[in-house]
Amino acid sequence: MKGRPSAPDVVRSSYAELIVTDLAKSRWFWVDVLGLHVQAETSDVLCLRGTDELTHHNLVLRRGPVAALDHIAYRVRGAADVDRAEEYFAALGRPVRRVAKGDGTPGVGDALHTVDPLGFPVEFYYDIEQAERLIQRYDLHRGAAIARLDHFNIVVPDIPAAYSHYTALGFGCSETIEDEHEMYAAWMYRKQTVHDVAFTGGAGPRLHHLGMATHESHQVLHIADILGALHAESHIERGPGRHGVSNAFYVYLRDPDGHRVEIYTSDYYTGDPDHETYRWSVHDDRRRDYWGNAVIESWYKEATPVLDLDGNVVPVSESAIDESAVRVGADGLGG
Ligand code: 4SX
Ligand code: FE2
Ligand code: CA
Repeated sequence: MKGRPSAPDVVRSSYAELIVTDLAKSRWFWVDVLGLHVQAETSDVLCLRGTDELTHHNLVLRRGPVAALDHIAYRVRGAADVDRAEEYFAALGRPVRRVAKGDGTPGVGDALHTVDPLGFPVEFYYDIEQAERLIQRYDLHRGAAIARLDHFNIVVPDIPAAYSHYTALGFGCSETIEDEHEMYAAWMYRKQTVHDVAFTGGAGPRLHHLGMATHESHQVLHIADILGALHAESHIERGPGRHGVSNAFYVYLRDPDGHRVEIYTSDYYTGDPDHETYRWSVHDDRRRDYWGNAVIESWYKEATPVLDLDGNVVPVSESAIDESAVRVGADGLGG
């Protein structure tokens, strides 16, 4: 008897490709202000990376008619894992498309594209062009001094379904937000950090944000100061602050199309084999901001639509649970 195909060995969340409506405005935000390094550029596409990224890009911006997520991408351990990804998602009854080097995203070799069971466009690849080491090019570090992509945060109506899908793909769970009845959010990892992907409950599938790592908490304050000085403060949505979940220092920004990016630093190591899930009560007002600062409503409600393999916007399903309606302490009336 032939069993279920084994899951591909995922190394990490590695890049996202966003559709943007005005590439010049996007370039201002991501390159001039945030300071990402331009690795490749055409009139339609910008391939960008942080200073510690040794592969071609960790963010691709492509010009298109509607602001959307084209795909998130996971790097896998070896070339055979791209085949495994194809077999795995085909066996789940999901659409699969093999994309050859040169036909897909610049710099990326043989890749598998699918729409996963949660409705997200996801790429699995091993082969990618290597890039010049910028880790110690301090003369080039600017803006938010982004080092690398850290994580994807996705909006899903059914958190347990997302948890099951990623558990089957071999991800561990570092933290959750729960009460006696529901799971409101979960953080899951392959690399040895708090997460590669996290789930926010809401109408989905939609992309909530990209988490970009910087090395020092002062960089989080510095990018907020830069945006203030440029009178671009409307691009700051939430924070700076300290997360309860993950312990990271953070600020959330919105790009010119409304795509959300988090500048994120100083979470912790999760690589031990017996690493246990840390469970937050949804009634603990420190969970999303350790100092109890209120989470702005737009952060819970607004997100980026996602595209299918043919470039059409995927319709969303509403969620039965709404964490923003749970009100304690600074989030609302109680506590
Ligand atoms: O808002 S939370 O403290 O739950 C949080 C949100 C923790 C880590 C993250 O990366 C995040 O986006
Ligand atoms: Fe995040
Ligand atoms: Ca604001």
